[in-house]
Amino acid sequence: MRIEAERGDITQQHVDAVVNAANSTLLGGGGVDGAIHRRGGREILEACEQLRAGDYPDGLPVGAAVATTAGRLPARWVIHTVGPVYSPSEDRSHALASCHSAALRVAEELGARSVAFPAISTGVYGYPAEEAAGIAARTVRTADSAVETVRFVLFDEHTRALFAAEIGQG
Ligand code: AR6
Repeated sequence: MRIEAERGDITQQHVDAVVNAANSTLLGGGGVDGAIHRRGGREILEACEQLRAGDYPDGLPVGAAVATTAGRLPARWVIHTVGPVYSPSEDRSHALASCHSAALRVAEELGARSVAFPAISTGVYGYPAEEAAGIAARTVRTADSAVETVRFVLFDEHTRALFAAEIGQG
């Protein structure tokens, strides 16, 4: 698997699947989630509403992942996952790792060969970016997945450099 880290906007990625840092409601929010729904259009929200009416009446659990159409985004699918809210007193790294492994599993089921991830949980959910980068990189690196390319797409240079260091990209 090829693993990359670059600065950019997740909604502009020409990959098979982009991962959304969603919340359990699946009905939208700020940050990455807001941008994906805004740019992707109504079709994504409608697909999420159907998931809520079907398999996920109580919402998507933390660490789980589920796919929908990508609407008007350049990608084919959005894989929604719910990161943990950071806690200084409780180790929630397993939940953050699970977001990455579950998203890769869903990608593989879809037949997606390239997947773009944002820095899940490092915005509204408050995870320290350096810790999150380590967990994300380690989980993706050790995943036994048919996905060929994983691209971490980071909004700012500081976060890009942290992810680049964790994946060993100079
Ligand atoms: N492309 C790439 N990265 C982005 C973009 C973008 N367009 N926009 C923001 N980031 P966040 P979370 C970065 O808050 O912490 C939402 O309201 C941002 O700088 O989007 O998992 C959901 O509905 C940060 O580094 O996700 C949930 O309620 C990173 O993406 C909650 O926020 C993640 O920030 C999820 O919080």
